Amino acid sequence: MTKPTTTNTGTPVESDNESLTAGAQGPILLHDHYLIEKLAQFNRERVPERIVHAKGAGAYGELVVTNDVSEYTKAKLFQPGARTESLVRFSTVAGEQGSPDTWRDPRGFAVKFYTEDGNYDLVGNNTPIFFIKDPIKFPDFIRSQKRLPGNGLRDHNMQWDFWTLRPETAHQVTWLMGDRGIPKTYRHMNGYGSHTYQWINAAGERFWVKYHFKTDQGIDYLTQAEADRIAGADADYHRKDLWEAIERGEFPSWTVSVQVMPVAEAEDYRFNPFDLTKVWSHKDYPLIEVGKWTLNRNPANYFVDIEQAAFEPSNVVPGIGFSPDKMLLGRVFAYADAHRYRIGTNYAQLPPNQARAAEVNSYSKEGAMRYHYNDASVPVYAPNSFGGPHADPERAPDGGIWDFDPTIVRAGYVQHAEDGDFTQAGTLVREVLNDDQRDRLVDNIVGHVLGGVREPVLSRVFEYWKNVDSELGKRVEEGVRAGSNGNGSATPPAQG
Ligand code: HDE
Repeated sequence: MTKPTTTNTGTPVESDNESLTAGAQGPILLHDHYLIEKLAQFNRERVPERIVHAKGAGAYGELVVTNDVSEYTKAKLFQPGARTESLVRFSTVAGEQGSPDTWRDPRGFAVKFYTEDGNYDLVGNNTPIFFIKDPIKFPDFIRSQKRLPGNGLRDHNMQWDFWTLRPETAHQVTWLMGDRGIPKTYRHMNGYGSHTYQWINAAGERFWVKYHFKTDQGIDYLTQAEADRIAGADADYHRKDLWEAIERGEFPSWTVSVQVMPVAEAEDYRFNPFDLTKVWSHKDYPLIEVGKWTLNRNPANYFVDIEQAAFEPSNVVPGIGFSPDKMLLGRVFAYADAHRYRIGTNYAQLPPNQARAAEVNSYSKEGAMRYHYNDASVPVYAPNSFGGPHADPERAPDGGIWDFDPTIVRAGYVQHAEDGDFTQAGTLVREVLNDDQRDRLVDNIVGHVLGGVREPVLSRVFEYWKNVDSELGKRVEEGVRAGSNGNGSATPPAQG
């Protein structure tokens, strides 16, 4: 006996094929409430897409700690042998929900750990750095990468106008225009926490750390031409690859490591260690392995598990904390704010966002769609005389502390000995990339610039790349001049 179709409240319905009318050719009747329910529900099936990172793919997995890093952190999920359930969402940044997975873009690498001290969210990207270093620039930056207000079209001239007017973008743009800008699949890319975070050990000693998720599948990329072809054939290429690999039992994994900097070394390090546009040299601070992170379960429902997943850098647990990285601190506000708007005030009660291994003793109550609630015997205020939960500094995260000069200013980061907008981009080009990778970098830049960049932006583009590396800049200018009809605009590549 098949199950009867019912209304949303369980009443079996008469038909899914014919609306109720007065006579076969008469008017539809208002009391056909099932018809109305279907049409009204359909209109309300979407939550607003993420304003950035709208297109993505996700899966569940597990972190297993295989090394002992307890000298640096007391965080329970990072103790030797600890196993913690995890959720990830990979994503592109600028494209809308239906955009091709293979557009050139950084990739989101958002990881949620369901720890016994509450959820810990490490919301990173597939690059260890970012375009900007102050959150006040973020809305401007993102708008320059999306669509013009007049014709609603994406515009390479606008992208390069912003990038060349904010030279701190050079390091990330070099990564973006290189092979890392289009990973072969989500399984063949690294993940990074990007920011400098804080670890605190059981003795209360503090360390600055950077997270690295090194893919065990090996780094691999798509060329611009391959990506353009795939974008036209299958917009969901990366989402499908991840889903099918897990269905086949081919569970992708990453080796999780950290770089650790004693707090006392930060002030004199050759780069400002809190500047998100900079990396810490692995020679200075080598990777220390923590464990293995494996994805082994597909979501049961993409909308519930992935579209409504809410990752927030503010979710930290004891033994982990923030740092003076202004971008991190801006994000600590912005994500929960985005979730309250996009998903709803009680988003933390939804399945992918619920604390799994920790008991929630929050005084939050009511609000739209709330359905978990405290027992009636629990007071709704603190302090109280009736056994309600109370704050316990001993068990709370203590990672919001660091020494600083409290004078109120609006200022850039303190410049360290080797800080500079183009320094690390130049090192990447000259010392990290090989000849083939450099050739592809030049081709990708030239192709993107030929996609509509014109004066006065064009001259700044040549200067931008000459500041990164004189030889590279020369090759870019020659390539653009050769490929353009004089003012830089010629047939653009198909990519977004
Ligand atoms: Fe995001 N970012 N971001 N971002 N970001 C969002 O949160 C924001 C930044 C990243 O798969 C939004 O739910 C600000 C850096 C990922 O659900 C929003 C700033 C890094 C995801 C937001 C940044 C990221 C987001 C959009 C500058 C890498 C997708 C909707 C201070 C370290 C997470 C939402 C997922 C999503 C704000 C910059 C990564 C608007 C204000 C740097 C992976 O809240």
